[in-house]
Amino acid sequence: MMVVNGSPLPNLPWEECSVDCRDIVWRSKQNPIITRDAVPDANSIFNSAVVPFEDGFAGVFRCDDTARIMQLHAGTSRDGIHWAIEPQRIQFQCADDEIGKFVYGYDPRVCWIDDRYYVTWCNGYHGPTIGVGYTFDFKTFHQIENAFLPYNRNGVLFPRKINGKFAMLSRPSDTGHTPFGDIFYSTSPDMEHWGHHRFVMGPKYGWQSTKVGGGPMPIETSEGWLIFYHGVITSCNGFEYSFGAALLDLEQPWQVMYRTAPYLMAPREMYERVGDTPNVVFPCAALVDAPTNRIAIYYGAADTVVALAFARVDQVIEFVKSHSEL
Ligand code: BMA
Repeated sequence: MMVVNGSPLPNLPWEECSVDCRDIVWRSKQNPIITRDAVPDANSIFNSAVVPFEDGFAGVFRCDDTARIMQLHAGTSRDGIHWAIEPQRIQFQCADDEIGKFVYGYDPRVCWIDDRYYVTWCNGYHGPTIGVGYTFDFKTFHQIENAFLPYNRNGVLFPRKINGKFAMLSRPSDTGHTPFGDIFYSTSPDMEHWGHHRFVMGPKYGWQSTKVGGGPMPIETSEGWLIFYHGVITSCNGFEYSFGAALLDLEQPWQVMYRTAPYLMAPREMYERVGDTPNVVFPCAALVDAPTNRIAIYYGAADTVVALAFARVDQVIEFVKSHSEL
């Protein structure tokens, strides 16, 4: 029997799939759950990360302002659906002014490891790279060294050390709207020095033919690390972002055991089709209730709003295995 290695989270947001629903991942009827109205002067709030915190939830949100500067804001919620987001961006405390100087920050991920919440994001430092910071309380945030040289995006930490080292997925990129993208795996003894880089996976045909990148933090199961990842196809109107899932080996996560040939979710609803960047679903976080297999996936839609979807770990794993092409 498949087992999720995680904590109970009975209060995660949840809606059952409707009786006639055939989807493995289904959308919340309350979508979009977060719009620009949550922050004064926001142009858009999307691609954001949430985690369990105290009696409820906390998160780091991508809020682009009306000057279209990409910023990170902290927020809290009782139910995971209604959010109080700070009107001011996070001011990271950093021992090194060169690294702490704010240029832009976007597409955050948040991951509890050992004793604190780590935040990774796409950080402007002579081009995009992976910024790393941490918080204990979602009030004070500390920033440490960037994980990699520019150019890199989509830094996704694993929720525990693997073989004694911190572990991260990332996607080396360029300075623009990168027309390529492979997922790599790197490890670090101290969250500062990253190395032992290994190739995980690259684009394939169809919905994932242009590039792929990590999404929410990996979910540990007895079948392997379950990851959701985004895939991009280039149409005559530009990039379209969908997402699928893969199972990675528990001890050697760069070994891909299964990977979805079809997507799990592609832009379909109006809020995914229409926005500042049309046709984008971009998952950055997943809450899991281990005993019941329930997953709530937070994803950015059309680079404009945050939306919520649901799935069950066992059903996703069964789908990945039966629809896999490596
Ligand atoms: C990527 C990032 C994401 C965005 C996506 C689609 O390169 O900028 O934040 O959602 O493009 O525009």
